[in-house]
Amino acid sequence: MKIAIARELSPSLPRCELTHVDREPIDMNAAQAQHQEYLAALQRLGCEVQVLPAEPDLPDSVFVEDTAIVLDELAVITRPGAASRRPETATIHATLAPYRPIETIESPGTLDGGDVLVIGKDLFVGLSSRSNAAAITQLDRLLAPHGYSVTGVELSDCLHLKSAVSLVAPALLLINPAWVDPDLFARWGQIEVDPREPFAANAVSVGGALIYPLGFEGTQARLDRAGLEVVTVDTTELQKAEGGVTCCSLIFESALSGS
Ligand code: CIR
Repeated sequence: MKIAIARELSPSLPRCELTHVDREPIDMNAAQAQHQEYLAALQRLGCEVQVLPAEPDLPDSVFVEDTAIVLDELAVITRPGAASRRPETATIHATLAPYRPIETIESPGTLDGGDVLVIGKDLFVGLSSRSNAAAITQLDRLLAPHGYSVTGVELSDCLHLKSAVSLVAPALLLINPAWVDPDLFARWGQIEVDPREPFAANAVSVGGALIYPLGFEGTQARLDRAGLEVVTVDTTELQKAEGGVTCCSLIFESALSGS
């Protein structure tokens, strides 16, 4: 079965980290409703959704993707690049332990899960303001025995690698070529975002469909033309916290049910 780990929004979300966007007031009621809509979409697409309780003192804790990389063989607990986010990992470690052997990224490594794009046995890691070369070295050491290759990727103008490129089908990427070099991914098919929609490259592929943010009509038309099934969710309030759709869940297969 497919498990999706998520976490309730923190009431302190308005104090979230921001890097590339200006702070705007977040309507917490609307943000809650949007998050519920996202969780419902995960459920409709076949996930057993396990929602952790809110962490009142950890503003960005809804963005669980940044705290772990879950592969078939093991899970790696990250060491988030923003110091304010490091305490988020303790509960994720405990939550994932029944499902996978656990490894951890250690200082001086810093890594946000949003920087890790997994395509089969190839991992690409954004060298962002959050993730560094020391973490890539550690990931390589942990994952090479399981047959993975780990490659660092330069980025421009965005928070995480998966703001610039995400997997929309087993060998097909959605990419903003202004933020990451598409030649690095020449082995896979690519759909480019509509150039008027630079923030449109982040999609969650689950259950044969895509969870995709409402409002990127130009790019969505390209996804439709490629024959992809798209389920849109309104994430405008979460976008004010610089969150995309991948960042609110950790999705993986397991024979164990969480319930
Ligand atoms: C942060 O800056 O860490 C949060 N405000 C947003 C994190 C979004 N994470 C993601 O896209 N993987």
